[in-house]
Amino acid sequence: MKAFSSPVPDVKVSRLIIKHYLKDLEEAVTSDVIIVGAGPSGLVCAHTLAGWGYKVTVLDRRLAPGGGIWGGSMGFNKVILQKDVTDILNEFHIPYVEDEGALVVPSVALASGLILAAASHPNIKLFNLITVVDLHGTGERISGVVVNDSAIELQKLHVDPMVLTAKAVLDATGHDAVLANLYCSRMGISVTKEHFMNAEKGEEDVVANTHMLAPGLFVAGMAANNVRGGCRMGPIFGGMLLSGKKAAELIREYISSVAPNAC
Ligand code: 48F
Repeated sequence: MKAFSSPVPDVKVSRLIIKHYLKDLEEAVTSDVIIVGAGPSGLVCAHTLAGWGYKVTVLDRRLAPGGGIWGGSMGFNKVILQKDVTDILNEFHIPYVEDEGALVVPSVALASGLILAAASHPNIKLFNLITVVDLHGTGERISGVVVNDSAIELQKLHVDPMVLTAKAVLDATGHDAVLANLYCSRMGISVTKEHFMNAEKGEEDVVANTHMLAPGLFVAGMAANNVRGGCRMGPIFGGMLLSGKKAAELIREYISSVAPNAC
């Protein structure tokens, strides 16, 4: 007896993948918000904005989204969060145990919980293996990003990129602060890179440094500490989650007051 009563032929597999992927990509040509980097700050920001009804595109250059969460500390796959972010962990159905006044979370559960919430939200299109190589817009307002296939970028092939537009763009690219650095170098703005590691201070810095760098361009997570200065952090993630929440609030405020019809 056969295991499958409705087998799927190979040609149908190919056709369905192409059809659905291209539909998503076409819809992502114009979004409310583009989030570059699917680490903790980017994923929390995306999920929060999507919950408020915004159409969000998340782009990550790697095969596996999740940024720097997966490996915990030195490969010990646990991360620490402050009790202040208990509500956010509950929002994403992420398990934790409380010990010595802090929350201990399996890093794989945190990464996969944030990814699943974003990847399955109807208002979010999440693309991995896409590298953002530039900003779209003018010095006065940023209105999108320039993207290419990550494999093409890695091979340094001479293939032109493509533009995706949005009312607002978030740089959540972590330590590299890719978009913020591009913007600042073009505009002649000096940046202050991250300082020595001091997680207790860095956790405060990353929330305080989450900001709008230019009309339409926002910076969150470790990218914020690599533009405005702030301490490096280790395997403690409450600041990243709160930074994502703060970025979502700043973007909502910007879109509703400055750019409701922009794009
Ligand atoms: O680094 P990452 O996790 O960013 P984050 O939200 O969180 C930082 C922490 O993980 C950790 C820490 C905790 O204390 O300090 O570092 O600030 O995730 C950044 C994501 O951006 C992607 C990258 O693959 C990663 O998943 N990314 C980086 N550059 C690009 C990009 C790019 N040019 N285009 C697309 N994605």
